[in-house]
Amino acid sequence: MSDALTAVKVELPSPIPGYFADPTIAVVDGRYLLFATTDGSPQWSSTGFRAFTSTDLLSWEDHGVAFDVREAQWASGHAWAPAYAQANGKHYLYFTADRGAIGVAVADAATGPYVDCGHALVVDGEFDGVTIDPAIFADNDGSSYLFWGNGVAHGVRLAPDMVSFAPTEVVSWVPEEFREAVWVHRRGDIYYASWSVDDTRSENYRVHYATSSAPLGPWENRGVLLSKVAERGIVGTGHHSIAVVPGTDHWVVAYHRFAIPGGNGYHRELCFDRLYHGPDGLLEQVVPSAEPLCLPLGADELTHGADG
Ligand code: FUB
Repeated sequence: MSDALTAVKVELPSPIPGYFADPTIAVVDGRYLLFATTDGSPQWSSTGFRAFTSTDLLSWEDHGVAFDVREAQWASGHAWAPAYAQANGKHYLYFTADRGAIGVAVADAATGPYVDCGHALVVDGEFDGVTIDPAIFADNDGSSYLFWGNGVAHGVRLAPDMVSFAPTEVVSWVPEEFREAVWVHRRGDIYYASWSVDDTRSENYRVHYATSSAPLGPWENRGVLLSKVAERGIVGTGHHSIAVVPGTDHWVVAYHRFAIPGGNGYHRELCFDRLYHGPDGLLEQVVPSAEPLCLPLGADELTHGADG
């Protein structure tokens, strides 16, 4: 870390203590549910994903390891970038393993334990780029889409079983300055794709976004959504996910940054901020909070509040 950053005063600790990255956030059964890469080891060599829940984004319960990729017969380690979906009365945890493969594990409870479905969904070489960073988008018509990729982004509608898709239906594209971690959400008739730019070990790691009228594009680039605030010591901001509080227009973005103090691309921590859609449908650039974000589920001011 640079001298300038070590001199910065810490103003906002992560609400989830410890080193974690690549958060995926959802609202399930009246709770925020979160999975992340476990950080703090060289070359991101951790193997397990912990499940966390919260009712307000401020205090979190750690449910322990929900899935260890070594339990999958085809995978041996490097558990990165989980993604969550709920369908068919089950819970699905998509994950990266072995630095270049995507799998999925299934559970009866959101916090696990998850059991691998028995095979990789995608392996390196099947599609261009590096096979990492899955994300799931559930559309209003009940269809679920899998997105992934590093270098090249890919998206495809999942089969109803949630563990397969038609390879011929995969749509591939290269978003503006794309590195990895594409995420898709929808508000009204507008679809938003957002993704990480640069290297997660760079202080300039950041998020750009685009809009479309369809879940698989084509996409119109809209520029930066989230980037560092170096003067406050907040750098390396990226690999995000986005959720809406059900029944409201209140949106939250979860992302990671270099841990404060002393973090780097292998020592990252989780943050939460509000995401605002402007009247023109474009996203306001995310400004990292100066106060811990508290967004209680079910609170009266959420269902009747004017902003969002
Ligand atoms: O956490 C390991 C890798 O770092 C992820 O797969 C990338 O998106 C980057 O955040």
